[in-house]
Amino acid sequence: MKHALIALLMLATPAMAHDQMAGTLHIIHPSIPLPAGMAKSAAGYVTISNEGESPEELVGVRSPFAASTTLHTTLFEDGIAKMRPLIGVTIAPGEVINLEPGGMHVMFMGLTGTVAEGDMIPATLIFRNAGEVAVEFMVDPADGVDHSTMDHSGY
Ligand SMILES: [Cu+2]
Repeated sequence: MKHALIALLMLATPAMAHDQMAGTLHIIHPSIPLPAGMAKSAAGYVTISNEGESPEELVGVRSPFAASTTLHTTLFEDGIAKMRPLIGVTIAPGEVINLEPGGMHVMFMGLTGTVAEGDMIPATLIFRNAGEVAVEFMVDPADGVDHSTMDHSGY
């Protein structure tokens, strides 16, 4: 009975956000806009709040969803968005960082399979202090941006 109710609630709110705590880190809605069918890469987004007393740093991401998974930032040169790798993302105590469209993002390159809206993609966020945290990236509706066509040259 309880399960039927949960299923019903999920149908009613298809774009439901999810979140989790990992120690003093609040990890909010890891998500991937649905990649185009032929896309070889995809971008992932997440919001992380450091509710602890010491600085933290996101230093990497791992996922079976892609051959390589890295942290990127977006730079604008002459109005053109260009992706560049990031070594890490520092999160000061009390700070919230947003990996979001047009900014920092998780870059999944060499997708290992196709996904559908609503799928939950397993991944590991790697923090300097908190270590490895298992998360799931929710496949959200497509955002109309084919991330694989953006300029990822230069490395
Ligand atoms: Cu990128």
